[in-house]
Amino acid sequence: MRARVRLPLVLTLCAASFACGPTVPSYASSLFEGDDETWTVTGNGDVERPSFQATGGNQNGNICATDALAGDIFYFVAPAKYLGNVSVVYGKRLTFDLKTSSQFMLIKGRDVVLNGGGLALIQNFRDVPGRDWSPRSFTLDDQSGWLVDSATSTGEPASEEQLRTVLRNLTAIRLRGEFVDGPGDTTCLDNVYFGTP
Ligand SMILES: [Ca+2]
Ligand SMILES: [Ca+2]
Repeated sequence: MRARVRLPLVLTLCAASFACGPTVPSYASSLFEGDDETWTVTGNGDVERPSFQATGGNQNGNICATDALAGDIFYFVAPAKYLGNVSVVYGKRLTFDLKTSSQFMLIKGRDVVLNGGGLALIQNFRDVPGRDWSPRSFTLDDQSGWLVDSATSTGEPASEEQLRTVLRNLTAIRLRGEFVDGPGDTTCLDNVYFGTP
């Protein structure tokens, strides 16, 4: 009898989360289907953890943060499983979905930041994320618009060797969460895939 009870429960969970469907291959991923998966927030005053939301994601769970103070620009920061020697992701993609609460008083910033090997590589979005889920995709190679960020030069294209240097000892992945001047704007993140074809 127990098996007959359990089977419909499993089917229900699969239907709710799509966890039993085909999975996207990647080096690391975060779908936020149960918690915040130890992502953190930086540049937002005392708020150092995102808010896990069980619904409203680009399927189910997602993480959000609301700008707590004027001044700094806040970022979502990937957990340790994305870091270290991730050379295998060269030539593959970083993809994720963002949505943000407002399209007014927009501010520019570094939208994706990879740190490693003494370098910071950045990407700038062509468009601010919308109020609906907006997919983002960046190929991790020297043909895809990565720029070397530094105190003395901003915007030099990153070479293959610079990409590979960062990916050999990746110490941080930061995704910009703040696009609106002044406090109170909210941005949410879902479906992060790192090293996906
Ligand atoms: Ca999700
Ligand atoms: Ca803001």
